[in-house]
Parts: sequence; structure tokens; C-alpha cells
Amino acid sequence: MMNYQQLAEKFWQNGFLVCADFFDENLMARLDRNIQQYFGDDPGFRHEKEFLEKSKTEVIPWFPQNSELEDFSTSLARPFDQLESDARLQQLTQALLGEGWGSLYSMVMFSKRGSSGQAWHQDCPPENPARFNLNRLIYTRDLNDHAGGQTLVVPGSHRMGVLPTGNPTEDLDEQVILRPRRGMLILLHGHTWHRVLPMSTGVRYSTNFRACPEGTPANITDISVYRNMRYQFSTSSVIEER
Ligand SMILES: O=C(O)CCC(=O)C(=O)O
Ligand SMILES: [Fe+2]
Repeated sequence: MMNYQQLAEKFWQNGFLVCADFFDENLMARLDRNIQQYFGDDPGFRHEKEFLEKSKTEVIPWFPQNSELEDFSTSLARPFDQLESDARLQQLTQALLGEGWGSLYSMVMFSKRGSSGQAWHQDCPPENPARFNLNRLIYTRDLNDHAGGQTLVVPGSHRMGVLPTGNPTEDLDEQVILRPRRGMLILLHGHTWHRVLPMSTGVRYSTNFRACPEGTPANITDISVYRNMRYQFSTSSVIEER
């Protein structure tokens, strides 16, 4: 039996929480197959070129539960629906965010072999500590140390305001390396400074069920903060050079 309150305290202390073996192997295998079926081996990039270059971010997103998108498929979406309704995931989310929390959307991120991962960022502006998204990241396959693709975080940085300017991908003194494994759940506060290391071998999938506290605007993740800019996704534009 999980002690959700204790886990929530740990999350609020560090700005992230790692739960190994949270999800069932078989469900993870199904999800992984669906992701593989959707992307194939060599999908094209979908973000604007300027974003890819300046953000030092090379991921291809898929929104598997969004039925308004052209590529929506009920059968590909089903295991994502099942994951989202997991009672333990919901209780843990409630312990973290309180009554009235809501789901934002789910997003799968694909990184090619040899791709640069993601530069240091915050998913949304940190100026108002009460306005944030929660990433609920799920990994459907192991990434060994040679593969790359580890997730780096700075503990406690969800309370340290805006990510300092500087080299978008350099090591930061306080960084901690998280090693994704099949079935792992990582809960990550959107203000926590985080990045993803380059992929050297193999491909990387991560699935993110984004959620937020009650009263959060639905477009909370429209603007993300990098060390060299603030970027707005809805207008595909750099809104601040840093
Ligand atoms: O894929 C990951 O491990 C982290 C992705 C990320 O930065 C995010 O979902 O906001
Ligand atoms: Fe992020």
C-alpha cells in the first residue's frame, strides 16, 4: 500500500518524484508497441525549424488521445485511456495537486537515435508559483546508460524562480540524473529545471500525462522557458531572447 501523503511531501520538497515499477509490464509492452506502430522507424520533425535549432530540442510529439486530430485512432488510444484512469495514478495526483485537479493532455515524445534530447527548460513561466503544470511521465522501455536519453533535474529548483541564462545544455552543479526504466513513473513539477540527454543508441519514447491544479488556465504550457529564450508554441515564436 502506497503512502500517498509521504510521496507528496517528497515531491514538494524536491520538485520531482520517481516511482520505479509503478505500471504493469504487459500494459507497458502494449503501449510501447502502439507507439512504435504510430511513429515507425524514422518519423519527420513537426516543430518549426527555428524552435528546433534555438531550443536544442529534437523531439517529435504525438497526442494519442486527442480525437480532433487527423491521425487519431481509437485502438492506438485505448491503452493510454487505461493508463490515465489508473486509480493509483489518480490518487497520487490528487495527493500532489489537491481536490479539483484536472488533466491537460497526453503527449508522447519520440527521440531519434543520435538526436540531441532536450535543452534545460521549464515547461511554463515560473513567476507565479501557484500556476504550473505537472508532468506525469511514463516510460515503456529501459534506457541503459550507453543509450543516453536520461532525464536531468535540479532538485528544489521549482522554488528557485526562472532558469538562469547561459549555455542551453551545459552541466549544472546541482543536477541529478534520472534513469528511465520500463514501468517507471516520474512526476515532475513544470517549474523544475529539467533537460533530456542526447540519444546515442536506439530510440527514446516518453509518455506524458500532463495535469494541473484547479483553476489553472488550459494554455499553461503554451510558453516554455529556455536558458536563451522564452518560446510560445501557439504562435511558433520566440517571445523573449535571453
Ligand atoms: O521525456 C522526459 O523525460 C522529459 C520530457 C519533458 O521535458 C516534459 O515532458 O516536459
Ligand atoms: Fe519539459
